[in-house]
Amino acid sequence: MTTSEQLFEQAKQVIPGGVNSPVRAFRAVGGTPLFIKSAKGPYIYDEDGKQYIELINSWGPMILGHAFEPVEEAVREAIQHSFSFGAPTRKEVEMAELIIDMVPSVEKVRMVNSGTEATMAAIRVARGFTGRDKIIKFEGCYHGHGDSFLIAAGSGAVTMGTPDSPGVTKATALDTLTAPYNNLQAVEMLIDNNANQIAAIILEPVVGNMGCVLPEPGFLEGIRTLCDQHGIILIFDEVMTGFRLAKGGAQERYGVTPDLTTMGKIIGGGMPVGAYGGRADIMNIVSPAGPVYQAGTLSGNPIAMSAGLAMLRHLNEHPEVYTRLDGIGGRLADGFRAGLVKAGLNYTINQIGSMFTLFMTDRSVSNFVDAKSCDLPLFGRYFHAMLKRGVYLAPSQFESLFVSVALTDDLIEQVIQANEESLMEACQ
Ligand code: HOZ
Repeated sequence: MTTSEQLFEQAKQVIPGGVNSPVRAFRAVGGTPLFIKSAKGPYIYDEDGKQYIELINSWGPMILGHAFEPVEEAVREAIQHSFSFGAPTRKEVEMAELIIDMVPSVEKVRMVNSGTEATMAAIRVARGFTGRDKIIKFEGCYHGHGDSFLIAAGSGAVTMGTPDSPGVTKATALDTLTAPYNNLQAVEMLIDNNANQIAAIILEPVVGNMGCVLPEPGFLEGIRTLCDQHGIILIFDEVMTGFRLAKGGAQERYGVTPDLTTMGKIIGGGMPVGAYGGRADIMNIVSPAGPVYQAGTLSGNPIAMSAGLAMLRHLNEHPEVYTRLDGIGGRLADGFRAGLVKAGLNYTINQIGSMFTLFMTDRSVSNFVDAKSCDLPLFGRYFHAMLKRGVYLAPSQFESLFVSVALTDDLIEQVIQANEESLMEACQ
């Protein structure tokens, strides 16, 4: 028995399913999750001392590689001054100013502790601002585990076969309308059938939670126009794409400006941080400036702010990181495509910058139905073949991979080689 297997047995006695976030349990791919002991740069190490090349990077935050020195130093400095005050700090102001500088659509911003908190609050603010109740989300998009979003949800929810979670009240579910991603007509119909009732449209401008799915040309622009025409708040959930696809996120890359943006992952440099922000007239209704209540003892926590600031400052001051990330993503995608050709498979790879997914389907994947056409048992075999070759992928077909800048040219070649061999092995 490996140490991970032992720990998993122990964990199952005391933690539901043995994990603190469902998709980590490896249910979608079979086998035992690796229990991780440490990580540095492009590598992660399990409790049995095995080394893996990282292609998840904590589901996004570790864009500069693990234990990036400036972030580590910032945390070391900060812990000397105590861990939490529950009172305003200089760093929160610096953080807000930096976010506003990097993401121009954000005029005011509120810090929270996770992406889930950010999306829950953003929806409340949109409802408070418009005086309307309903929201539109897209099938397969995942916005954390707030009640309003667990309808046709992606990520762990679809991986576990529960995209509509029990425990969400009928009333909440009725206020969440869903449309297929990349389908403007469906959105128009929902708006027409619910005239003056839609508070917000929320979407991942590039989806990471049904695997990586890109917006088709005109889709984001079309949603923006519909929101303008109907007085609907447009929320971009940039928890995955923010500070990753560009320093200003997907909105910078695609040139489409939302009213509100939700952020997480990279913004905390690996610490639990989320944020929501946007137009000042909307954000000014957040308590205590306005009546929409939202609060948090640990919000703007000084250690988390220090880590996040060090991470964002580095990204802001080193735009070449994004050129390098685009290069790495492009090389991996090309190499994986070549591997597919060698294996005689006509499967789909979606990639933008440092996000990508190999979908085990010969359909092009532009929405949830396409993503669900994948051969999931084949993905499971492929996942384990990659793991055996020392490459750590997301343990589900319905997740994007996240590349870090720590991946060297040699490691990229190693991963491409592992992909080729793993595809062959999985297909046997
Ligand atoms: N929902 C996260 C990815 N989309 C998974 C987070 C985790 O398990 O750590």
